[in-house]
Amino acid sequence: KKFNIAIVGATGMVGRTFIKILEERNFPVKNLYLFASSKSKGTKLKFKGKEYTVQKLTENSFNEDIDIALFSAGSEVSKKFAPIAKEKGVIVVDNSSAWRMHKEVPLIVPEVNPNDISWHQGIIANPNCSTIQCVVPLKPLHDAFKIKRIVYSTYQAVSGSGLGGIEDLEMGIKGKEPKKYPHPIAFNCLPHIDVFLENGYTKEEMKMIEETKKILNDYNLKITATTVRIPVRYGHSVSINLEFENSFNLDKIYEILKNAKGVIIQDDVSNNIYPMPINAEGTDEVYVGRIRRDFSIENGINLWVVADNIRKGAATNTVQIAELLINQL
Ligand code: 2RA
Repeated sequence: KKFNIAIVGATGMVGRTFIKILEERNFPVKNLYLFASSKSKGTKLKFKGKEYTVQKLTENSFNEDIDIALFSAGSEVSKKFAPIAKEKGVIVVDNSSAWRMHKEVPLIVPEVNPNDISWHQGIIANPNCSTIQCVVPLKPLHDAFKIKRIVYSTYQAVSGSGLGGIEDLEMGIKGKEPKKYPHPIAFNCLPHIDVFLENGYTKEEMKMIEETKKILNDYNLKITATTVRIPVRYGHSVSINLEFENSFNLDKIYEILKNAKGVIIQDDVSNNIYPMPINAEGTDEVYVGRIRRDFSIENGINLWVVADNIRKGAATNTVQIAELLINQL
């Protein structure tokens, strides 16, 4: 069976990667409909050697017999158009943060909580990129030793901000002032991703905290986060400190991570082997290394986790959710 797929935000970095991943994974696409803002109308994009013209997104865009719509056009667009698509019987997989915490919207990482897709009401949310790459290794460890507390410290690539982030880095290297970021990102790092909230945290930090609880379905987890932008193009890195309820031994940790879906261990420090963004770029796995006991607490460990934020962090995870869906249709 083949399916009619729409992409909303088709000309953005994630939108274009949706097309690439659909092709790479040979997703059974019958017809492809590309939508974006009026300024991108008329853009021609290729899928499987055929050229498709981007149309302006309107309230009538979902009149075609579209089965699934992949959204990555920002929260405002998703807030307005996801319900319109849903009303037309389209199943929406939304990469924006608009619907992630809504009680009727499952927040899915296929390696972690695939069964949650069973209760979708027409909209399914793709988690934040930095959250996705963390819950993939955390889920099997949580099942084995019951996580009590998580401390996230992230080192996030500028592509997380889209083309504007990459341009600020490239221009910054030439000494030009940034347009997107409040300060230069070249040869610098910014402890500021998304906006600051009343509680002194940024929205990005609160997303990691709240999304982790929803995906692992454990609202007793104690979590804190500091998210930082660094001058890297592709690939988010996260230092994760974990405290478990139960005792563990490192051999068991290694065995669990070695067998964890979507995880590759890169951990041989005597040969300078550890996850790095330059090695994760262009792949869909989550790389885990620097695995070591945290001697400052009773049942603690430290991990270093790296993944391609545009692929596994956004486009690939979204397409994997669509694959879960068609296996049910
Ligand atoms: C970022 N995670 O890196 C956010 C959104 N992609 O900017």
